[in-house]
Amino acid sequence: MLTPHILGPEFSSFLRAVRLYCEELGINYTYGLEVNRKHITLGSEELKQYHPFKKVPVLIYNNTAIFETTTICRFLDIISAPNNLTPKDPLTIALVDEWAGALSLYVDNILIRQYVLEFAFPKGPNKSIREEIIKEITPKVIETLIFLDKHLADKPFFCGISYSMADAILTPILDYVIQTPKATELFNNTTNLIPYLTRMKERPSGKTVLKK
Ligand SMILES: N[C@@H](CCC(=O)N[C@@H](CS)C(=O)NCC(=O)O)C(=O)O
Repeated sequence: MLTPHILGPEFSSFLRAVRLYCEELGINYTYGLEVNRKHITLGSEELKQYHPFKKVPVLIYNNTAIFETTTICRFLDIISAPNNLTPKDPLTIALVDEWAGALSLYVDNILIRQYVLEFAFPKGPNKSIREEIIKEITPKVIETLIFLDKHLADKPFFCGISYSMADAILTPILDYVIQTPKATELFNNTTNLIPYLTRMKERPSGKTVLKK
């Protein structure tokens, strides 16, 4: 197999999702913002030649750019067949794909775009955190975490008994939320999410990609 390159910065939650997936599949890969010894700046016009909407990650495989995390993960599954993470029966594939899509669209939007990024890249005066924005979005964050917690219940993985791309997408998101200053308050009404995140971080993939 050729060595895929994951284009994107180390801190990107979606880049981490693709890295986790590669680790779980046992695929050797490289990652970073360099392609063919050229640095690609985030948000630049140059990125457009790899991703039409200037997002990361992009998987470069055999000189071809593949974009969107869920598509990248499925592609990695296809080139790893038969030892891959795609479930065997169609309904379980649909279950994983619908959740992978929903987590990367709706859950990412609330937890990362609207909440975590306000701490990571504050947009208030003198780059201060806009407390009113945090206050406004907090109930939605708590509601989302409770929802995820209920969905997880006593399942070992987000979609049941096996690791799937839903876990690869969700883990870096939760790992960022739990590092925010008011995490205790956020996770207060959950029982399954923190043990789940701990388990995911204890896996060899989690230890490599998420550290600590
Ligand atoms: N739908 C995309 C979302 C990717 C995404 O939002 N990536 C973020 C980094 S985690 C990004 O590119 N942000 C830069 C920007 O929006 O300009 C996917 O699933 O890969």
